[in-house]
Amino acid sequence: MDLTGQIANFHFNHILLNAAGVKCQTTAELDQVLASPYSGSVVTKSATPMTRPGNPSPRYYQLPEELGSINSMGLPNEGFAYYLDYVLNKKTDKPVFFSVAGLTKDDNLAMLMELEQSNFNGLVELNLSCPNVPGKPQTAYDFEATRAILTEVFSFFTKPLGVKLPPYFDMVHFDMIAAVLNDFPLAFVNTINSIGNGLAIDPHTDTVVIKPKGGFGGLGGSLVKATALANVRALRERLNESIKIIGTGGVTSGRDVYDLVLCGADLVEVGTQLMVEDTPVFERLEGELANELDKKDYQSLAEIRGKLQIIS
Ligand code: YRO
Repeated sequence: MDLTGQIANFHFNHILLNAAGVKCQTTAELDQVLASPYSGSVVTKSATPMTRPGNPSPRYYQLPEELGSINSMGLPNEGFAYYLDYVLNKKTDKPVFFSVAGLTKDDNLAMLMELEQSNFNGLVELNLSCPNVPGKPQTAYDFEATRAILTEVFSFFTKPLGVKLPPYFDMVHFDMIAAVLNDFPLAFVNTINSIGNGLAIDPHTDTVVIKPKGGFGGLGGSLVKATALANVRALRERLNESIKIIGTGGVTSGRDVYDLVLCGADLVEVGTQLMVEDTPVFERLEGELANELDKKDYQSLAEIRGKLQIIS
């Protein structure tokens, strides 16, 4: 059974890895994901130039009935230099992803310039859910701002780069973001980040469940699966073939991984369910994925990738 994946010139022996933000803030967590025999890679917590404590707790909450999660972490991370040191000195054959999320365009450009000039030889993921200009939406919801930063980035950046995208909910928005992304030599897009600014209430106390932002936070887990599938599918139908897709969102079973691959995912990330089960989740999901393929007499993910059937 071939459950491997490929992005640019990077080969992944397993299709699964952590979603950025989960199990990837400290070297111990990164080591644990990399040491898992069933992870294909690891992505680092999105870095800012300096270390950040993030928002006050509670800032992550597991929703009841396995619906998913809500978070407003506020980008806690150990700072760019910490992750650069980690990826330059790690002892692994797995290709790794370095995520950056500057809170300004200049911070992003500065971090990407350092990565360009370093000996880093993995993939870089630019998190476009960072704020852009106060009073404007996050960068990825501002198509001209997205074009502007990618234009500046690709004026100097030559290593394999992808972008992490928030979910889109309008067919014209799929057309608009794809038209921007297709103008750049991106190695991949990763879709979706959490569904922004949901709200959950504890019925016993009539209180929100997380402290930052009056309880508003990004949604992940089962409740975002249909949105994740739609975003992978819509982007696969619109993006240049050379732009690979990492499918993220709503994975709790091997069938969920299978569905993301049917929609066109090359690799699949696990966020909320990795929080729930920790790194043993990779072995369970890969086993279930293999069973799902075997049931239908497939021997490889390549046979189903992008092969979603529609009703004529
Ligand atoms: O709160 C976070 O650190 C966070 N949570 C998410 O679900 N997705 C993200 O991309 C981030 C970091 C970026 C930002 C939302 C704080 C701008």
